Amino acid sequence: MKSIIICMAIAATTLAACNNSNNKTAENKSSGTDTAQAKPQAENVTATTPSVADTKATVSIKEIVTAYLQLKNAFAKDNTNDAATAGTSLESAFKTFDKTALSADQKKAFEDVEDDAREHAEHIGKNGGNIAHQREHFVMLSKDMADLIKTFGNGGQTLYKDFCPMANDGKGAIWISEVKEIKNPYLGSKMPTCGTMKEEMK
Ligand SMILES: [Cu+2]
Repeated sequence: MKSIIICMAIAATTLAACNNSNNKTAENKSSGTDTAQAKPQAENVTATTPSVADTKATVSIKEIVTAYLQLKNAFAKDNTNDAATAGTSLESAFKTFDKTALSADQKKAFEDVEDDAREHAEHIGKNGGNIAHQREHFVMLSKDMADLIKTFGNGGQTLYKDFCPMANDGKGAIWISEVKEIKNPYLGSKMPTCGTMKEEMK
């Protein structure tokens, strides 16, 4: 209980800072999408808003997203070995991703994060038993995933971008989730509900 209060207090005091950093990283296109008020309207247009990706690309990125979510869920349960397994799956999902159907813009967006994300996934895969180190990689991997989903869409699955101000040594970190409730992959059972949902990803 005490830890939850501390978490809430930190979340409240860092809210302004969070919003600032959020604006900085999201300045390219999503001004307003991370506010709760913008959501109902956005929800109504979901079905009619086409993703930039074609069907094939959406299917392919789904494998990447699925492996990432398995990884995230393993971290939420503090399970370093399952995280390693999922990390290796994610690494191979990146390796086997078929880029031939991508437009030039999509290809560039994918290649912008590909090497970085694959390397983080590989390190997570090879560091079963060292969950702290795995989670360090997960901080950067999650940013890559957010970028990918922005470009390729959510593959028909509702996804949320969550933020925990206490993760990453108090510097804060995001993750992507398939569930609305907070299940913190950085703090696990120590503080499972620390964090806030920042954005519903279309
Ligand atoms: Cu490493």
